[in-house]
Amino acid sequence: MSAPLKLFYAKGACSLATRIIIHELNLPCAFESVNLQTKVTERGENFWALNPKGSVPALQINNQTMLTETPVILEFLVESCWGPNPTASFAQAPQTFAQQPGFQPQQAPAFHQQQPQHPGQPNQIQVCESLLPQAPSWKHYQIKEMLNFISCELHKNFSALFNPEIPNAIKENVFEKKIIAKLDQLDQTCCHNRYLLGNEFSLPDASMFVILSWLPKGSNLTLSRWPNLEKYYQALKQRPSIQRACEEEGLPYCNW
Ligand SMILES: N[C@@H](CCC(=O)N[C@@H](CS)C(=O)NCC(=O)O)C(=O)O
Repeated sequence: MSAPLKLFYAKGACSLATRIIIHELNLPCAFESVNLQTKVTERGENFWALNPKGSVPALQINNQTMLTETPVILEFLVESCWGPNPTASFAQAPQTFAQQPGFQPQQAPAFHQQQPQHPGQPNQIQVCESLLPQAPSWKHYQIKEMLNFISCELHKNFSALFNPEIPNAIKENVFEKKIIAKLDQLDQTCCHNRYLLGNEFSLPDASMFVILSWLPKGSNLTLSRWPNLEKYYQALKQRPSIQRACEEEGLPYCNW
């Protein structure tokens, strides 16, 4: 049976965060690259027809429906894994979610008994708890707050830097300044622990890894400008999910 999930991605793009979380959760998934200039996929399909937004990540579920927007995709992946059998819950999506507005992932007690595959490794429920604890919990909202911040305040300003239509002077005077202010703030307020929100890896760490990997060497945006973020990035590079995701995309993740 083919994998119930397929991630449309572009090398080194924000879709890398979704790939990292897929590996954190050990989910079976197919991957297909998209040429973001031509909007043609690796298999020669018209990406506009698959995803009218034309952007990655786009997660195809059960070969029938598409989910976009990184924070939502990441939340969907974790919440699907609270069930006793993630593959089965993907096979039912989106019907399951549509028909059960009050869907309560915690109503799946069998899952709580799952044991880790290797002694000493966290079991699936511990992995989910760390990536995105269930609501209502303060950590749940802090994680969503951070995902939104990364999407709206960091990612979109980086997108401007990659846009060839925007003159360099505007990039430097407007967008670089905004990015510097946001990263200054993060360097001061976060990252005093191992990860963004404490000592456990959670969803926004995957997105933040991608953002930091975009910082161009030898520019105003060099990573060494932010010592706490640099230390944090070095810790992220040690994670097997990140190493695997970068290797699969052929990325020099040890660049910094
Ligand atoms: N809000 C979306 C943004 C996605 C996005 O901007 N993706 C970029 C790659 S990092 C892209 O596909 N750009 C090409 C385009 O939008 O045409 C998300 O958070 O997933």
